[in-house]
Amino acid sequence: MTTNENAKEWVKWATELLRPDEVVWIDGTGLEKLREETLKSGEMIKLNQELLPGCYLHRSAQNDVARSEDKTFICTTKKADAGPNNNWKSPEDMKNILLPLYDGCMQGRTMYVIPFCMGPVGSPFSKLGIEITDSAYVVLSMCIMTRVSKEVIKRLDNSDEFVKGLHAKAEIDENKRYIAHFPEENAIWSINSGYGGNVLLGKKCFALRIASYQAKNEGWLAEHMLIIGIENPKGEVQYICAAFPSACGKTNLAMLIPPEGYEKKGYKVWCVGDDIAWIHIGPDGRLWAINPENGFFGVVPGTNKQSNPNALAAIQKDTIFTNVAHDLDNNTVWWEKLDKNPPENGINWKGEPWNGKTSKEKGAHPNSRFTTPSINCPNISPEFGAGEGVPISAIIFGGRRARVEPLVYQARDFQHGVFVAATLASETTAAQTGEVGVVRYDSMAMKPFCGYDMGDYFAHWLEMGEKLGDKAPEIFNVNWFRTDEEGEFIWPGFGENMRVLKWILERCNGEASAEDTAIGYMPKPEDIFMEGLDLAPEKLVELLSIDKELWCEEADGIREYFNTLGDTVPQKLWEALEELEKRVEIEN
Ligand code: OXD
Ligand code: MN
Repeated sequence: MTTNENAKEWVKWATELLRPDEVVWIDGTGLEKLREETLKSGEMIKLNQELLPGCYLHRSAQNDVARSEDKTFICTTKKADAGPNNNWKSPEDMKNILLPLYDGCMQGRTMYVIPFCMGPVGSPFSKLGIEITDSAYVVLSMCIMTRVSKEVIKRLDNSDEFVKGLHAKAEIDENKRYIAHFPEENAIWSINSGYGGNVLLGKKCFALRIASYQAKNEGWLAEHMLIIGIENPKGEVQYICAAFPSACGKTNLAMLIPPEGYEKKGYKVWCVGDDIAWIHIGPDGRLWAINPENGFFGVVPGTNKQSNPNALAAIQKDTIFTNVAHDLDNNTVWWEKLDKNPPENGINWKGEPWNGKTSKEKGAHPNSRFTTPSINCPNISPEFGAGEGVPISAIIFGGRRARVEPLVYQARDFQHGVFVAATLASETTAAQTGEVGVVRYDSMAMKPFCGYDMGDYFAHWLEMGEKLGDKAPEIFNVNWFRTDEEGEFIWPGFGENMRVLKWILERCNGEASAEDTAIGYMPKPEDIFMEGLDLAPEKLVELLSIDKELWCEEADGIREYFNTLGDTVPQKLWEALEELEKRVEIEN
């Protein structure tokens, strides 16, 4: 319980609205009792504690397995403030819909009150929140994903500002599901879902949608970015932020292990964060980033010894698995592409008997997840908890593009980098519903997460660039997903991405050469260190080529996309588009 009068007042208001049987404050202690309760209620299954100590399995409702973008709203007084990139309702209209749904919905249930901190406790960049929920799974997940402790409650006692997150599972009724954000009053209301991204309110809802709005007003950036440190053989570490749309391998890159040759030379990659970065201008005028989260909420299928050995190691203890397959013989978990040995005596993510050797159905849902503490990760950075954050040398943007984008290029300057970021796009994969290979623009990988108008967000980035001046980080674009005539990926990806990161850092340090092309500065094939990699030289030439026809089409696509964003797209970005159009016409 806190002594903060505003917090007490708000919890009282919520208690009267929701009418739970009991109210329990969470301070990060006594969680064992809560876990026991989830076993009794069937909310979680305790896994084999010898093989997977501290690990549990949870299954969400079958209609509730991913973020519900069509049910996610930004509720600002003026519609224009939410922008065409968001679903909008006025705060009043939304509350008129939601209040009757919340009314008495916790009768017969326990209401948990979780004070939490996003960012290292005591960091000047951290922010506090309180989540109210009727889900013990949410409580246990929030205690992994955010900082929850007595110390946090003490900070709350003396704090004027906190984000109010109200979550109720209600009936998990898809038709009455809402994830509503009220940026003008630092509030999030979520109802009728029990799935991660919709209900772990510290993550996308607070740390991106609400925080991006705060960041615009306060002069910083809340971004959908991983943060890594790359240590060279001299022991110097340089940090990079990277933004990729969902399902482009952010967690894999964050936990990258350099190829053998690099490791032998003494290169190391340190993970500061895999999903979200809060970035401020530091006392030295550069950008400094913290990871506001305290855990990883990663996609499980595809995680294996080759793709991400660090993630695999991290999830061997103290992890909650959601919607993976249950191996009944060993009381362990399994998912697609873990290994070639699926359980015969299993239960699939839907809770049905499942034989992995004979069934054509998937055992794990494609969006099944692990929730695991950051400190479990073998390459977690010693700077993970640093209150001042880490200084950023480069920002990378990347998507899945089969043909158009080369392996890597560098923006000419920060302003051009904002254009590169604003025009980030990715092609749909089989993991999404709908047609495969459709290009979706996802500016800064923030389209689903920006809590205000996209054009205003671009303008905020440009303003940040002006403030940074010559201290601005270099901006790059990468594409690990280029395919050949047969549709096969050309670049091996995973650990080999280190070769591209090395060129990027060399560019930042003025140590590598590049060619000025129509789209930006590109390495020549000999600029990428290829020793120890079995890739034919002509393949690298192909990866570093740009096709004039495709880039003309790309420019048309960007024009169409900018038009959908309305008249707030800054003039400077339209000019950058015209420049691109001219250069691809003339130079290629
Ligand atoms: C995520 C996402 O869950 O981006 O991180 O969808
Ligand atoms: Mn994400």
